[in-house]
Amino acid sequence: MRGKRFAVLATLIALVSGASSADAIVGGTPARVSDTPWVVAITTTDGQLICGGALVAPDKVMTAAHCATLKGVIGNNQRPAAQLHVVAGRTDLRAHGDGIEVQVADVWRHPEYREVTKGDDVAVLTLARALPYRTISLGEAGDEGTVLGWGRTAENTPPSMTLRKVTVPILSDQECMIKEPDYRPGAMLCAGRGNRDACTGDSGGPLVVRGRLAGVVSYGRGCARPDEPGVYTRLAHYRSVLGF
Ligand code: 4AZ
Repeated sequence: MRGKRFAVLATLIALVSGASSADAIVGGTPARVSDTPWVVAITTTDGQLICGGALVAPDKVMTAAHCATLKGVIGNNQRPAAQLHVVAGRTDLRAHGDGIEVQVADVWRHPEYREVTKGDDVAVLTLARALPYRTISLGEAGDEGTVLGWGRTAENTPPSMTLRKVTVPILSDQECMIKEPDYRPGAMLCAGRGNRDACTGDSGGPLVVRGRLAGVVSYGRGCARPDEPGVYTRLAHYRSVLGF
């Protein structure tokens, strides 16, 4: 009885404080860029992690539109390409000698993008030069996928700094609509359960299904909260506009 009471209390405290009851990408394991060479980090010019991304061509990175958006700016809020770097081939972002860091030459942001919950959260960065890493092609969603990134391992931790990955179940559009009021069936997908999710800093990063890029991390309420799946941009919906 006492144990049960404590469990209820602990859950309440976790909910009120906004903390995830799960441990730590959340609930994942370490990953190496040598296994997934197309995973990249998007950073400021002084090396701060902004987002993740995926090489879809030697000089093109698929990511989220909000990663290329300046916060709190009215009017043209597109982040200038000159403020963005892409880091490839570096599992540990602190290992500055590893991999290649390249400037971004151009940003294409979906023209309809306004805010994450409205969707169209997709962008393509053109790099200043082609990278010698394997690329990933676009694909469809399935029953489960793997999300990779350098983001937080729980809601209130700093970013991981080393690449991590987690397998997440992909829910049906019907389930996502029930759980996420802003969900746009067909143009978004939602995934994750219990202690497995993407988190802050994983945005823009890849959701991989059967070896293909099916989604990019877009938003969510907190990370790995019970009944709060992460929301992703469903790339198959944007095939024609993306041209990949
Ligand atoms: C974020 O803030 C963020 N749990 C990304 C993904 C999720 C939550 C937050 C999904 O970038």
